[in-house]
Order: sequence, then C-alpha cells, then structure tokens
Amino acid sequence: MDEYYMRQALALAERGLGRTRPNPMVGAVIVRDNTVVGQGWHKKAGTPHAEIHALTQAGDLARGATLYVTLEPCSHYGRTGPCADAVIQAGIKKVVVAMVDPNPLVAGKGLEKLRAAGIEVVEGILAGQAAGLNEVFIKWVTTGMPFGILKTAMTLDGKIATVSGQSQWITGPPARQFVHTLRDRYDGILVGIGTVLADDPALTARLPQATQNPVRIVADSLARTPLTAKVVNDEAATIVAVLPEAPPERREALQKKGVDVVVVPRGKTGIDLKSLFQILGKRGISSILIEGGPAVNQSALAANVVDKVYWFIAPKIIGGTSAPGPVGGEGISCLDAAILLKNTAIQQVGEDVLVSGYIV
Ligand code: AOF
Ligand code: ZN
Repeated sequence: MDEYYMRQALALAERGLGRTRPNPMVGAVIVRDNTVVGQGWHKKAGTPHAEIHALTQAGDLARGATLYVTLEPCSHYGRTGPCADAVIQAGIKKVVVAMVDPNPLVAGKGLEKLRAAGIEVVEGILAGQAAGLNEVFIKWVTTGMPFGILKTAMTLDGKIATVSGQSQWITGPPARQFVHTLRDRYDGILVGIGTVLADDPALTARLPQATQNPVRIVADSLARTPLTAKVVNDEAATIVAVLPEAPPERREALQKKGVDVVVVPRGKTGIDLKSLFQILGKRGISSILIEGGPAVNQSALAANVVDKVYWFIAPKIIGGTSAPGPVGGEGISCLDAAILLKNTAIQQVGEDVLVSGYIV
C-alpha cells in the first residue's frame, strides 16, 4: 500500500516538471481509512510546499491520517514556514517519505521533528524514483553546481555537419521538438560564440503549448556577440560570459542592450566552464542544457560539468574526413582515458535514435 500511494505522490510531483526551479518537485497524498482525503504538489518556487496543499485540502480529515510525501517535510524557515510543524499541528499520525531532503538546511531534521512529536515515520519508499525525479535539485543543492545536460545530434557516421558546414537539419522534426521540451524544462542553455556567429540561434523554447525560455548563456571570451544577434534583441534573458581581457567597450555595448555580462577566469581552452557553472549555480541556475558545437562540448566534458547526455543519432551517412563530430579537441590516445556513460537508455524519436545516459 505504501508503494501504491507513493506512486500517486510521485505522479503529482511530476506535474511540477520544469516549473519549480531551483526548488524540488514534490508531491503529497493524505490517506485516511484507505481513502485519499488530500493531495497536492509543489507548483513554483516561493509558493506553498506540496504538503501544505494536501493538508489544506484534507482539513480536519488530516487528523489521524497518513501522509505520503516524495521528499522529507522541511524543518526550516525559508520562503515559507516549516512543513514538519504544519504536519504535526494537523494531527497526522504517520508519515511515509520516499527520500530524505538533500538540502543541508533540512537533511533529516524534518523527520527528527516528526518522530519527536510521536509521529510514526517510514522512509525509503520508491527512493530511487524520487531521486531520479529530482536529479537536478539534488546536484545543485548538495554541490552548488548546476546539473549539466549535454545535447547533441549526429549522423550515423558521427558527423554534426557536412564538410561545408551545413547542419540544418541532421535530425527530423520530432527530435527537434523533443529538444524544445528540454529547453522548456531546464534553467539555462549554453552555447559558444561560434554557434552564435554561425547560426544566430534564438535558443528559446517553442512548442504548441505555453513554454518558458531558459536563460541563454554564451561562452564568448572576447565579447564578440553581435549587437544584432537574436539572443541580444529578443525578450528572453541572456548572459554573455567573457574573459577578463574582453574589450570593455564591447562589454558595455552588450550591457546597454540589457545583456548580463559575467567575467569568468581563463581555463585551458578559453572560458573556464567549471568557474562559469559555479557562478551560475550561485545565482540560482540549477540546470544548464549544453547545446554547443564541438569546442564547447569538449570543454564541458573536460571541465567535468556534464552530468547527463542526450545524444541523437540520425539514420543518415554523410562522410567526409574533415566533417566535424560532436566532440572536438585533441582527443585521447589511450582508450582507457575514454569518458564512460552509465544507466544508458535508447529511445526512438521519429526517424532518429536517442541515446541518453549519465557520465560516470
Ligand atoms: C519546495 N516545495 O513541496 C517542498 C520543499 O525556498 P523555500 O522556503 O520554499 O524552501 C525550499 C526548500 O524546502 C527546498 O530546498 C527543500 O529543501 C524543502 N522542501 N521545497 O519548494 C516542496 N517540500
Ligand atoms: Zn516544506
């Protein structure tokens, strides 16, 4: 029964997908005499937590009932008051949680509070699913670093463009639509200046339903982003990351156009992406979709800021020894140094194949 109701709570939590950032997705179900008397999910950061919605719906029926919640009720005063206190006050008798809150401000203190008040606590029900659902939140809240998602699309023979540089389009419409769902879900989207100069992309989320745009982040060592670029002129927010030596007049010109210019230390190949991610994480950006070309992809992998990959393979062969692949740089000479993936999955998206996985 615990798993049955926890599955419901997880499904509720998932309704917040892409809308709760940088807070977690959380779902809650209140059950009394085998009947659901309250349910709720977290809708947006700064608004009431899932437990509060469920308790409000249950009202007096919460007394003596069991609360199923996908994350430990919080114990801290943040943008809202502690849910553990509200749970105790409502007279809940038993609390079943999927996982402990990884937020160092909570980290078990909520469960302690509940136990101290005489509430029976069960933890670890569908913990793996709950952790998977909140992989972004867990990474960000425990390390301060945004969760990095590298997305790329290549032909069956491993090319992202022809020898002349043509790349529109490698994948079909369903795969491109899938990418827009990723842009809608994650907080930021990173590209290199090469991509801005070559394609002038908007990098916004465009779907038939209402969407939200990620913050566009351009790794642009010398502030070469043209003032006429789409990312400078449309309404979505843009951050241009530059090196300390970027010409001040170009930086100022971008700032005058409303672009947020961030100065980042130099790494091995231009902007140090680890430092950039640290800076962006501090600003509350909890996830970054990397849609770069070979140079940015290589730097991101080398800087160890990639957690997950979405790798599309199109059923096309275009050839060309000098046609680029998804990851540039000098490469490795020893196979032992290869970057490995775990928990890989394969999915058909239209004509294309999507391989996803996590960097080991
Ligand atoms: C949520 N929604 O349903 C639960 C959360 O910024 P605050 O004050 O809203 O607090 C956010 C923290 O509260 C969050 O990091 C997590 O530790 C805890 N639980 N947060 O946004 C919820 N249950
Ligand atoms: Zn709470």
